Amino acid sequence: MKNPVQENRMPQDAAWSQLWLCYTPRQDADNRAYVEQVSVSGFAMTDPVIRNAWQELQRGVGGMLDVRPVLREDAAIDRGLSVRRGETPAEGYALMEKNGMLTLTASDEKGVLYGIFHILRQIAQEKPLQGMRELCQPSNPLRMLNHWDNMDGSIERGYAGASFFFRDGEILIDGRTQDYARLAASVGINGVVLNNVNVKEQATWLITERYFDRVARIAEILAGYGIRLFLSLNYAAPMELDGPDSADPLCPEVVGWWRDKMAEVFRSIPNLGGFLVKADSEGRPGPFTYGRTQADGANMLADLVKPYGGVIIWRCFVYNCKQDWRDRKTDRARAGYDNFIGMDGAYHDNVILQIKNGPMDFQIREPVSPLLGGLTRTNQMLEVQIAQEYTGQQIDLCYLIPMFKETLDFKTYCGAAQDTVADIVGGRSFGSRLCGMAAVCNTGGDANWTGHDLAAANLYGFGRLAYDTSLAAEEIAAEWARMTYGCDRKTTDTVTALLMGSRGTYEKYTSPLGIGWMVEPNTHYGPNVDGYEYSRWGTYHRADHLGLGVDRTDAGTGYVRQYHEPNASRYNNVQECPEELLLFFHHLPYTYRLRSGKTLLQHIYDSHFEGVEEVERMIRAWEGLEGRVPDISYRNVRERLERQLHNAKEWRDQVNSYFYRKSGIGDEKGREIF
Ligand code: GCW
Repeated sequence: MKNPVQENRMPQDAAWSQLWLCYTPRQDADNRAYVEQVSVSGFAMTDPVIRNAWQELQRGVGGMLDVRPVLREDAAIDRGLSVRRGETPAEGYALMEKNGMLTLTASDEKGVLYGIFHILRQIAQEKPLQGMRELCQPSNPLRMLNHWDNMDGSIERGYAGASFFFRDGEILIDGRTQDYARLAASVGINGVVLNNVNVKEQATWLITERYFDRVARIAEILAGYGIRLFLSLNYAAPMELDGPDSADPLCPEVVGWWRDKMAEVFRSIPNLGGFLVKADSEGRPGPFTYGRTQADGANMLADLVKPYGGVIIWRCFVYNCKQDWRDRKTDRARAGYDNFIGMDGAYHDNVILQIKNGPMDFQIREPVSPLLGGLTRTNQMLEVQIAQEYTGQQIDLCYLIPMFKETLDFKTYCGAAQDTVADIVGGRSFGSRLCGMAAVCNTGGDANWTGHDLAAANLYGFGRLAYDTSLAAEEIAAEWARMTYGCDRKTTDTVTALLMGSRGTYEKYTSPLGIGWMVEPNTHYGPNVDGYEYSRWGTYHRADHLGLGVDRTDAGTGYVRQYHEPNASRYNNVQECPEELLLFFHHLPYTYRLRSGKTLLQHIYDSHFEGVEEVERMIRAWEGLEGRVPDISYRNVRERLERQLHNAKEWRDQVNSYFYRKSGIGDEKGREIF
């Protein structure tokens, strides 16, 4: 059924690649008068950030309201938009409307850019500019995207086509580079790591003459949108380039080589923010190779980039990936904490430790990493993954912002007040300025950037949340829906509901109660219950004919003690442990009764059946939007949902059959199990 009124206001194919910046016509909501005349004072129009902000405003209001704004530099106007310099927190802005004047005040250029994007958001949502009184400031000093793009054009864990940064060993720069910067800046991203943390082959050469010009050009484009460029570094670069045959951080020749290298790099790429380093992890070289500490490695580099204002972001994803599955004492969940807590306070002040949200690896449900709240004297950054590696690979819908909210809201009890993860990474708990959030990015060369149209909500949502951690996941979802699809009520409500339910649904048909991992090895899509059970990766569910789960209590691996009280006791005690994490912390019999009164096994059966039913309902809900959303998007999502349904059934049937065969206990409701 077509809705002709809506149709001409919907983004068409060409505009679709602009995602939430599609700027299709909107209802006026009395907003036109505020953007017809614009005065700017205290900022130079020649500044690249200001120039880009102005161009974005023109583009946005041109598309949405058919207005061509007139710029009056340093002139007084009595109606319209007045942009002026004033006191606001860094990268923050104030928007105040009075008597037909909208005043945007900021203390720096980025504040102006973000303020303009705020105005455009308001217009896109058909909300009035009249009466605005907002003071916005970033919750996190650093808000970064990490790309796992390789220089051959592939993307590690990429689900939306080839890289748009690299192809065949070359750096790409085209219109998409700028669109990327616009999209990122529009949600407040201020740092980008261009290349994969697994730095191999040509990528090692990014810090050489071969690539300086192009990297510097990208850095400049990004800088025009208030974004600092970072690179991932190969810790063994001296050995692979022209340096000494060692990467020992305490070896004078190695240090000397890096000193010269950093001088050369920062001279050639003036805007460079610093480096992200994955060391001693999954086969990557690092300081452990030389009997040195992680701090030795990070500090050596940090000291050398310091003169240039650079920072070293050092990942904590360090664990033994050659475990023997027979060994029940070694617990991969413990590794991050065990490897890093001992040196808390020893990291220099321009080192940031980057910590994945959970102690394992981006599963659909994990407890919060105990390093967050464990470290109290070290700069920290939270790493999340919007690339849906374990969460449906942008085939299955999985809106991750509710999960990130849970992480941010988690009380670590690291202090009496300001003890949540949001407080820690926002710098409030321990007074840090170098901290924030990073997301492993979900973009690629596909026209729609994220493969699944609705997966763009994760990109949008991550940025919005990183800028303002007080926003609700639902608010962000609705905002994204209106920006992307226009303000049709039914569309907004349906899309928001689909997004909000999606994580729970995915969890239901995949792995139960926090156990994770029952996934196809390597590709990480689709079920394979024992796929990782007898391998070296330390990711076991320990199911036998009586029960399943990993005992991480005092009687087991002792992992629970990495948390402050009362979290440690809560997780340790099976009665108090949050049920969604039950099997992460406890090994339990299939007959164990949950609070619902159901047995553990019955819960597994029920949730897997429910998960599939929910996907069927999602399909019907989406079908209700035919003719209301652009056809191109309708078809994209419809096709993905079909594949999701297939995947969900596969998970349901394999997981249920597996546990039926292990336990010999049938489904109380007598449904079909194979
Ligand atoms: O989960 C694992 C991924 C690897 C990734 C690694 C990491 C970049 O499967 O592909 O490597 O995490 O975070 O370093």
